[in-house]
Amino acid sequence: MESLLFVSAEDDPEPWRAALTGAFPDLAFRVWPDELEPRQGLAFALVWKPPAGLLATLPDLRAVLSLGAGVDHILEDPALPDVPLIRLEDAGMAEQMVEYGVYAALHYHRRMDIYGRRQEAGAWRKDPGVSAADRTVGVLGLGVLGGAVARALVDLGFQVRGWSRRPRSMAGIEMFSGPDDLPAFLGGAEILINLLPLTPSTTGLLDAARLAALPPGACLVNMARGAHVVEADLLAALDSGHLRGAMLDVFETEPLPPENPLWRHEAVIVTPHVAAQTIASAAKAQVIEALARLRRGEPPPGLVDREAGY
Ligand code: NDP
Ligand code: OXD
Repeated sequence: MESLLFVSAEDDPEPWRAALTGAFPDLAFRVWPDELEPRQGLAFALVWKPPAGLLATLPDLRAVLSLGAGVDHILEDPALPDVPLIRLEDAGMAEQMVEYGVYAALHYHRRMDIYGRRQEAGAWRKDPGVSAADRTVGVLGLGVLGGAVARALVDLGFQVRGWSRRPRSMAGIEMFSGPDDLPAFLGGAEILINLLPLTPSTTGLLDAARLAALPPGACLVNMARGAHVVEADLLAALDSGHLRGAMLDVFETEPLPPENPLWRHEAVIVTPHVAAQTIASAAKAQVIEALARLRRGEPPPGLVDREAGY
């Protein structure tokens, strides 16, 4: 009997077992590492951060499905077999990203960081109000998740600009694309929200020079991947006062090591990679559809362009 291998140290397999055995009674659901053997017949792998080399040991593997929207955790395996790679598209995550992105933008727009520190000091002091129409938020990555966040910010009345790889147009959003547009895009982003995929072209993108290109007093919200940001450069930009604050959900090393200064920096808010979580009840329909199509030999939704890396 054909089987699917569930590989994740972070996700509960049981809701997935219930959903997938219900949808496919003829597809055995097996959980790594206990049910790995025998490897023959393992046609599909549903994975989050699979150990490097594991997938190459499955002789009958036909496709790999990501338990997340990002696939960097799969593509970083140098032995990854040349089979279709499928990712989640929204699958319940866009709504969560919109909540996090809107919360972060409002936090900095309404100066909650500054008023919080004034409260600690018992200081009753007002700053001039700024209309959302006079505040520019920049969104790096205008795909399924970045696009949803950008549209929600437009609805709140912000000036929104976005940066993508290829030229795009989206109503109400000032569009920038490609490396040549990046300096101009960054130069106006008072609040910068990152929702790029991690690829060779985006790794280390937010380094000292790119952070310096942001307007003085800008704030960074990173909901994508820690390796987009050079953490040492971010700390230097915060310490110099060029950046006012950073709300960070993702880090170069996760879990964030206890000794990392980001934990204790007064201008940093840390969350433990929860901006948008994969919730099986919301994501199962998409995985079922992908598996059904793969088993019929049809192209599945969420097929990753391995050349582009996302
Ligand atoms: P998509 O693939 O739908 O969108 C990616 C966007 O990034 C596209 O607009 C794409 O441009 C743009 N992009 C890619 N490469 C470049 C580049 N070199 N230069 C400029 N723009 C580029 O991804 P999603 O919106 O679904 O997800 C984005 C990321 O969010 C995931 O890859 C993952 O890392 C992260 N994530 C984080 C979570 C968390 O909890 N913290 C949860 C879920 C996802 P174009 O439009 O031209 O293709
Ligand atoms: C994802 C994530 O990529 O949770 O889905 O980071």
